[in-house]
Amino acid sequence: MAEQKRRYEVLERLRQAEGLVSGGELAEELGVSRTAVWKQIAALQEEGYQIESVSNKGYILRESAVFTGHEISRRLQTHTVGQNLIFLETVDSTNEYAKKAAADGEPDGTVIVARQQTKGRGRLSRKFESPSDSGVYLTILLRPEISLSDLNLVTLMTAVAAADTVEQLCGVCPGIKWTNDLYMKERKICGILTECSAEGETGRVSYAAVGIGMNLLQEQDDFPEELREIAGSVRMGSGKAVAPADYAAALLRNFERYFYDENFPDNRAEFLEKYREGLFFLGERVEVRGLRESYFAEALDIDAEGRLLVRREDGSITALHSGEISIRFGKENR
Ligand code: BT5
Repeated sequence: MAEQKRRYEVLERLRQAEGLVSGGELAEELGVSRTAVWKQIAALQEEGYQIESVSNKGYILRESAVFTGHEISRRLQTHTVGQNLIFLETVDSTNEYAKKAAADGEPDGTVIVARQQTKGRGRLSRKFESPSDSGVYLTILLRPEISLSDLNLVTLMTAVAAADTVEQLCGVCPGIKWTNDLYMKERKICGILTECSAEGETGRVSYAAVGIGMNLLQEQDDFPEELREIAGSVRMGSGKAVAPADYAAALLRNFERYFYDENFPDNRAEFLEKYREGLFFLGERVEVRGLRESYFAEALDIDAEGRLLVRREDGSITALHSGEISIRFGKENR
């Protein structure tokens, strides 16, 4: 920990200098040897920071869009979410890690971020492709005072926070596909997976793990064959290369605003309105594919519980819960 702290002190000193700083100067300021400084510089280079060493003169930081826990933390403007931040170079799934972290007693608002996931998961154990340095894969651990029935609203609220963040950083707002996907130019750029542990009798949630996977920097050819026609990224959708650290920090801020600053879920009117505005298929014919039956229906609206209201072909109206359906749109599987 002390080593890490010193490493980032070296980094911040170089950042402030906006030019060359000699090894001797750094050593003196931090009260360590030149060799110790050199070691920290090497460690920072290893993390991806472009630090040049100019012989007999010192070190200079070439600003680069590095993705580390430190870069998220220094951008973070939150009170709770992400104040306990665990950054992993590689992990099977940040949601899996979060569940273990919950069992180990990590606090409310803990965030687990990974540079890459080897077994990133979607719903129903589907795979979520999570290559390194292309996107943001993170899980927010919550210990909320809410019941199981409100958990669906957490997913919807998260979709709004994730979409707001894209809009703030690149000026284009993604569309939303109920319940948990964001789209740009008819390609999926983001998926959300909310998992929880709850008491069977009371329905009280003991913790929730809200996982968000956002594609930022991929080009079409970067996706594996099977996703090439259906997946996209913020870069493909807006032409902007958003740095993962910028996205992660802004997302956590937006999430906090909805979840902590505004009395969730009593503030549902605000985010449900935005959610509704983002939905790109209201009024359209969709295919509802449930566990027991599949049918066509017209998508009408979202109700106050976040359920999708559809009009079936016999005219009856059904309120769909999340998780029990998937939807296909016309010939395109958006
Ligand atoms: C989701 O499931 O989209 C939820 C994804 C949640 C991922 C986050 S990342 C951090 C946290 N840790 C995890 O392990 N998971 C969460 P679903 O709606 O079931 O969609 C899965 C489908 O999306 C797959 O079957 C593919 O068709 C498609 N897909 C897979 N990887 C994708 C990607 N990177 N971008 C766009 N689409 C993808």
